Amino acid sequence: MSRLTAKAPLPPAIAPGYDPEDHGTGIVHLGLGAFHKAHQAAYTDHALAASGGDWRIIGVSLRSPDPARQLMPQDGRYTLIERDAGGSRARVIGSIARALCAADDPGAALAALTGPACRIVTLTVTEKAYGLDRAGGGLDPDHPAVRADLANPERPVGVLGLLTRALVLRIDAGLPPFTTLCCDNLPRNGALLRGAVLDFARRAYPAHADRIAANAAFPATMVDRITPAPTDATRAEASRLIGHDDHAATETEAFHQWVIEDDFSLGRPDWDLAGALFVTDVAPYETMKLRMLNGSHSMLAYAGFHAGLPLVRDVMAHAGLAALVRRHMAAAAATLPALPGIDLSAYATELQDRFANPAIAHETFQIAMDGTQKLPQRIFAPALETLRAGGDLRPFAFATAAWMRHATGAHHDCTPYAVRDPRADEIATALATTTTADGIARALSTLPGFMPDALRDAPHWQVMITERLHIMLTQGMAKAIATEAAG
Ligand code: CS2
Repeated sequence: MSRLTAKAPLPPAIAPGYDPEDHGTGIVHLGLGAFHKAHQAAYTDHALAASGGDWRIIGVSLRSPDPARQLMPQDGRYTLIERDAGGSRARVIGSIARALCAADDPGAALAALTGPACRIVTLTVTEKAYGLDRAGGGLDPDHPAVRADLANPERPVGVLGLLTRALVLRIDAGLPPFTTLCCDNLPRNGALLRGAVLDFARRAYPAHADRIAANAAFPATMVDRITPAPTDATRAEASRLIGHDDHAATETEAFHQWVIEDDFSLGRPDWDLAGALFVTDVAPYETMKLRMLNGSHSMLAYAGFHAGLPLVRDVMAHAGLAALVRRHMAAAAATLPALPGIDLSAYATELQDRFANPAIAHETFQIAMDGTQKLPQRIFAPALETLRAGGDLRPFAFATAAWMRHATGAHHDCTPYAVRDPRADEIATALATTTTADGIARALSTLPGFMPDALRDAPHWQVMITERLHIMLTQGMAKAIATEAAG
């Protein structure tokens, strides 16, 4: 079978609905993973077909050479497979013009960011890659990439270093700043990234910082599409559906959502024609999604993984844990303000259907990754509000205990697994001298900057976590789920 390229013949229903080579680039994307290919690149593909424009994407992966190696021999083309109970639909996406790896070629990444064509920079680099000081609002000077880039700002390797260096070089070249759109699952993501870039600029480029502050836009956004890591089965199915070999195929669910603050200084693609919603305030949407979708995702990932349920859809077929997912969503919804036009209980039902999608194999172990980066906005923020309102903290305590159970790094039968988290070493040190629920709960609750003080110091919160963790450790997760669901 021949490989997918720009010249490969494709049935019209599968081929891009425009001639990609007729369009120049306008976007640089940092974090060229499956989520970007299923989300922003797919929206841009639709927008190009609907209304054109020079908005193709230069995709940059920060460290892994694989995305560029897969995409470049295919002229940037790849198959996006959408799966639901009704079957699989494939289309070939043409919006990525070029792919490169910043670690292999830092000059090329900076050249893309400082080119006059670049009007928007989108990012999906995961929460841990930025080096944010979430509490203080600036950067974390101890983050490895931030530390390296502050020491050597002219040769940046990290996100803040690259963005700031590019904005500075653009000012010096008389070019306007691009709009930076952070598409990671962080609360107030635009403001967080703006604060960190300005902090970096004040430290490394004091003469430029005020001009960046005055002219660069950092709109907030909420992104949503459940996208498991692609496998050999994804690539095999793509080849079958399009009739060509495709090393860059990606699979995703049919559902997709994008809510964007409409603040673009140099224009934007017509993403609304692809279904994006432009609003003045993204925060209520972002909070809803982080607490209801991502919060219950994290809870079910830890509980499911330790109950022997490898996939999210297995969790939804487990009566006890599915009941806890519903309970968690209701508890998260109770912390949200009313959002005109959104029925939170219908949203919860839709989320449960998406989680149960029989055609998507989304691993609980994948979602379990990076808990220290995810729990603050997904679990602790709604827990703190629930504490203040005198509400029921049990759902959040169960989720927190399940993460702590996971942080021990060993199954009930003592088989080890990797705790994939940027703070894994700190976690291992904190747990080195304790094996009891009480000791583990104390050690992990006091990781610096992790759990809000007011929550950690609430005595009944600690008791609730410790009781649940004790059952998980001594009787197993299945028993803990059954006890919780009965309770
Ligand atoms: C998940 C998200 O891995 C995770 O932490 O909760 O990636 C989730 O699938 C997406 O946010 C859905 O839009």
